Amino acid sequence: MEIDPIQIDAHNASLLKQHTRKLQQLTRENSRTQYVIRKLVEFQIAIPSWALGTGGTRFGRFAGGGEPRTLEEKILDVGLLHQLNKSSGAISLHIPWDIPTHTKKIKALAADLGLKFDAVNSNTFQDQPHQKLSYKFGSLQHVNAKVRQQAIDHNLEVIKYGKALGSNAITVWLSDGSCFPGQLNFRKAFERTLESLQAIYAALPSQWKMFIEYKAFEPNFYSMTVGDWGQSYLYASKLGPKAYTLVDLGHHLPHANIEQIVALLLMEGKLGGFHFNDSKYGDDDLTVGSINPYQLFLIFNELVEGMDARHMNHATNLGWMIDASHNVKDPLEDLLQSVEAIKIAYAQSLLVDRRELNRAQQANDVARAQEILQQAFRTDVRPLLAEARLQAGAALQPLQLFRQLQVRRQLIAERGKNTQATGL
Ligand code: PSV
Ligand code: MN
Repeated sequence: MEIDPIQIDAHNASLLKQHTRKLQQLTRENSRTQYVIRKLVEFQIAIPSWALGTGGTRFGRFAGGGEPRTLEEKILDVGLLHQLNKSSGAISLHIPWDIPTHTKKIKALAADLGLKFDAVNSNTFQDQPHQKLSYKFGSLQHVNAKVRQQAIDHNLEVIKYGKALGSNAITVWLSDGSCFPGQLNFRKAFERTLESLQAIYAALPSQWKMFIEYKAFEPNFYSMTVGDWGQSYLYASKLGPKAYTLVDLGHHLPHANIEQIVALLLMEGKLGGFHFNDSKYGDDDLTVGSINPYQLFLIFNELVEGMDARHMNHATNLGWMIDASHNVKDPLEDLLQSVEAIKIAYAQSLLVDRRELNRAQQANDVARAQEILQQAFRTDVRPLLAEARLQAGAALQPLQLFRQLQVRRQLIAERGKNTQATGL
């Protein structure tokens, strides 16, 4: 389904007076609002094709109804999100969960909805039904060269699909590692993985990037062969200038200082992109900003500072993507909330008075530095997000409109109650 633009206009008209009042108030108090609104209009966050259905855990899955049954329906769902917020203008495919067999048709459908294809993701963490060799003991790290070659070939195929769709990056996340001490020779596993990554890197089209995603644990519980940002950085450095580290917020050990990691990767020109989510314990894949919005703000604070120092384009120089799983919420509602949380943190970080912060840092004025950060963090920037949406032709209150229009009910009527999307 698509939303009739007249319905968006009617929704906006009904909320305009209240919105204008809040925006004027904020504009009176802050001189940067026009700049922030402009930046917000440009800033897009890719939606992963695997997050449009219900996830579940190893203990069970509770279907939500109306889930997309095909890649086309997933693209239509992202189109719906984008109509509502004009901030989700890209989709990231996970292959083979979503194989774009008819690339021309898929590309045309996405273009019709104003969507681009973000990074493509390979999957060598599961065995597929007709796969010859198993990834039980790893893929790119495997002791058997034939398994490694199979995993390399899969990545090359993913690049081929991505190229046909107009993507310009591949994200490689490996579940490779070991569950028990003694299982793996760490050095040899690293060397084999590097060699395999080199074969994939060699096949990257010009202008493409390779994102190497790290993860502290799960599914391997003793060691992960790309277990932290240091290891990812090592691979990326050895591979060459097209290889970058990808930071997934849920992939750290508890209490990791992610904002510091981000700052240093940016300094080295090796930060490639993000997978946004939130967590309390591990890789919980919860809605962005639902547990720790201050940390998200601090991460964006480093991102903006670091990108500006390198004269980078906030919207296009890094890959911005959500990576989440929805167990109890409607996936579309959850994604609307995640996008909102990301843009709130981004807008707040644009409000940080950098000159003043720098002065406070130089003077070792710790209290003042904290005040400056928290002044920005405690600013309610939601009217700026709403204004950016209004200017872009989206809804002032996307979630409210989603509910008013009973989008999920319509999707269930179209697709049925017991559909299951491919993915997590
Ligand atoms: C692994 O936990 C991960 O973060 C990787 O990005 C995967 O591609 C994704 O989740 C889906 O399983
Ligand atoms: Mn991820």
